[in-house]
Amino acid sequence: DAQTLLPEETVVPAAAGAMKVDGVALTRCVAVVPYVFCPDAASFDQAEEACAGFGGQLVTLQTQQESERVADLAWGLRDWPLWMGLSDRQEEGVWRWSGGDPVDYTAWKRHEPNDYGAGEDCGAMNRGGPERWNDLPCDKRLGFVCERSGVDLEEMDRSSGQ
Ligand code: 2F8
Ligand code: CA
Repeated sequence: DAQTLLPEETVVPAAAGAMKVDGVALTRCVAVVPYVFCPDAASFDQAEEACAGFGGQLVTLQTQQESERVADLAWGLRDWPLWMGLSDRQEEGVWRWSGGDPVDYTAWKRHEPNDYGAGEDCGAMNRGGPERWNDLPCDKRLGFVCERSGVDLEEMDRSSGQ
């Protein structure tokens, strides 16, 4: 079970059960401070909306150390790609983090990003293994990883009456 896969600081945000994004299940989201891992299907925009509800945004992975840590945790929960906060929707070929941080570190899988088919403008981690990034169509429904900023999870649960 998840307890054996995750480190001690893992908490399950009961508040996720009270949050709503149309058509997106959030009840299985788990937080490993400061991240929230949500294994159920959402488009990139729905994922951003859910992350905003958690007081954050889709995760920014700025160093190899952070990227590996998040990828390993994510892969332990679900061995499948998950949205992160990277896209080139604004300008094809120019990848930007949702939070505006500079894109210094990247871990694209070989031959990615390739804007395959009708176009792929949103970034997902963990394609075919931890810490390999791929670009995918933004309306594809994937699990996702949020990064929370300055919100106390226990306080969030208390204030939502859980
Ligand atoms: O071959 C890599 C290629 O594989 C798929 O397209 C056939 C991926 N698309 C989906 O999974 C929707 C591409 O993103 C990937 O580049
Ligand atoms: Ca691709």
